[in-house]
Amino acid sequence: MICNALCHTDIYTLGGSDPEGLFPSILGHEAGAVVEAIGEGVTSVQVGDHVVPGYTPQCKAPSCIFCMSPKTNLCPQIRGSQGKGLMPDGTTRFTLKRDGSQIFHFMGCSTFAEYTVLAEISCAKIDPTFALEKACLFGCGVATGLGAVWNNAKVEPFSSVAVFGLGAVGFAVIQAAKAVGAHPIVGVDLNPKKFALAKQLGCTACYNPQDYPGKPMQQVLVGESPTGFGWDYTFDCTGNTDVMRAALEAAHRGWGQCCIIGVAASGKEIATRPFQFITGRRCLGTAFGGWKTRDAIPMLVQRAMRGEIAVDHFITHRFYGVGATKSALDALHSGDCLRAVVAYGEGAAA
Ligand code: NAD
Ligand code: AHE
Ligand code: ZN
Repeated sequence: MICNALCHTDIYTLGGSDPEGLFPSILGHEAGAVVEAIGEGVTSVQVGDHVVPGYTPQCKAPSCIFCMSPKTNLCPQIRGSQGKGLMPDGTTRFTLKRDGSQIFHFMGCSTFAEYTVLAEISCAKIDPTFALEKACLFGCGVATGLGAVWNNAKVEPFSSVAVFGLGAVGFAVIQAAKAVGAHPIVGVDLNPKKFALAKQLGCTACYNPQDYPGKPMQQVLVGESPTGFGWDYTFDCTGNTDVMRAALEAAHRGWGQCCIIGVAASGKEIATRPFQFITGRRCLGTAFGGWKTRDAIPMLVQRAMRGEIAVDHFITHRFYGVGATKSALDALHSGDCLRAVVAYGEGAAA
């Protein structure tokens, strides 16, 4: 591993909110790496290749109905063992030096480490001239926000968009919506420090729920929408189920689509009146922006290299060494951070 960016999902799992969370484990799933060694039978990556690990693999087997379908990226090939914190052969490759006890893998990645072991089908090989500190961003949050707009919701030009949660994922949604010509685009966050960058990236207005005590945000947003009937597309990028409800209910009467990106804590459920669906609102969700990992990440890297996708502004904090992971976690909690990138080795910046 050369670089690791922290995603909110790492914090969420560390905090015990993930029903699948297993401990002890090595967290981390947004990384840029160089292949150090390959196992028997591995053909699609070689020693020295630059790769971004994909927490959703892409096995590409003709027998995989998910990889063969253009409708999804959810290859289930190793999902079972991954959910148990194990490699596909049922083993863990991490042990505690002190007593030899086993440490679980996380999301098939475990990238808060100088070395990890990945399944071949989880490795997206990228252009080695692209800085790994930027490439790692395409391992989760940024790619997810872009794909939610382009692949899942398929936002059209001139449509109105409301984004709840202005972290790296929310900002990537705004960037992608702006790129397809959506207008207006509005942002919602409890932290007003996010509003200046949101406006630079394409938001026409930002709203802080704390400015509307006692008034549900869906009501505020429907009132502020261009037609007075809601927003063509809404996105939850918070993981809060009350916000998910607000996002669904702020979607346009008759055709509005709400895309759920945020990951909710164990035991949380979404509530709404079925009337919201009867009156034409639809709800969908995304895992990794619908991208088929090994095909898409190299393509996103190429687009970033051509200047078509700006990513530099996502890196707000930089640290060095695995020991700095705790400082990076603190940074992500601070409210000023989009992505804290921890570099472990030479070659982070190309
Ligand atoms: P982040 O912590 O950087 O950003 C979240 C933002 O939401 C913050 O700015 C925060 O102030 C805001 N927020 C929190 N509660 C809010 C509320 N009640 N109302 C309005 N704003 C609120 O997180 P991130 O890394 O951008 O990730 C966002 C979410 O997306 C997380 O839940 C993460 O787990 C999830 N995620 C999902 C996928 C996927 O594939 N579905 C991929 C990556 C991240
Ligand atoms: N394990 C949790 C859910 C966690 C979850 O939904 N993860 C997202 C990715 S978050 C990336 O930062 C996802 O894509 N899930 C699809 C999958 O296969 O895990 C739970 O609720 O059990
Ligand atoms: Zn993530």
